Amino acid sequence: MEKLIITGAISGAEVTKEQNPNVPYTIEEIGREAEFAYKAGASIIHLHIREDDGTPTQNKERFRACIEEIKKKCSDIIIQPSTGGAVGMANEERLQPIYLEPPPEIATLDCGTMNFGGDEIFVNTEKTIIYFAEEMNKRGIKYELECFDKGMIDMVIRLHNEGYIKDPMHFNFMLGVIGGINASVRDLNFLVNSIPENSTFSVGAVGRHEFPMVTLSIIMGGHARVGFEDNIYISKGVLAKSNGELVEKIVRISKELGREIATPSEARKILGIS
Ligand code: KMH
Ligand code: ZN
Repeated sequence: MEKLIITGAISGAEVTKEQNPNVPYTIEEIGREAEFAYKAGASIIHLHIREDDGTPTQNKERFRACIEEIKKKCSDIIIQPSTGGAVGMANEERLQPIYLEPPPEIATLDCGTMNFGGDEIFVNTEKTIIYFAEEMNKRGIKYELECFDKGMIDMVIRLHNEGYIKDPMHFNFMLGVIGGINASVRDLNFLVNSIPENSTFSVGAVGRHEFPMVTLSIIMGGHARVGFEDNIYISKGVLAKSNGELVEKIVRISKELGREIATPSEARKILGIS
């Protein structure tokens, strides 16, 4: 089996310091949490950024400052900005990090509209997905295809057939978000069996589902995403001290299962990022 790519989803847009005081908001805190995740074994940082007070933002200059801070500490890490941002943001705001120079190597591409965690709607119409994909194609940015439900995979396959979404495709299945697909063995199996054979996938899952579902992904030949964006606990009722602690746990599990961890340069090869 190929080596395991671990993504540290270190910050998110929704999780707060009230829930776990170690959630990073400031540029320095983002850099520190990225470094903890990197030293523990993450080769990708999935990056959302905040104002100092925790408000989610997609501000390009703030992204630039955060990326510089991360690169100072982890020079070879792959930084994957979010183009999902926070629910309610306008498309142009969400796209800001892809207009950076140099462009990011990879960014997320959310593949469908859904209810998001209760009363909110995360809007990604077909036209939006095509627009985001084309903007990324123009800049040579690889996308991580964020699928929160099976219908989003079907959307990807259709847009791939129409030439908007390019090979090689890399999916991330986000499980257990209220409004999306459940975090269950049956449903993960369904998703994995629904993607084209030559594609790669990673798995993230919210809250208590994170470690069981990511472990299943390791066994199934997929990759791993952990971090405060999805889960703030290291074990039942115990807050994680850092994203590094979450990454360390998945590294331990993976090694016990006989699967080695990819470095950033190995992750680039697996994902087809030159
Ligand atoms: N914050 C969520 C509404 C992404 O990063 O592309 C969307 C999200 C997906 O986190
Ligand atoms: Zn995200």
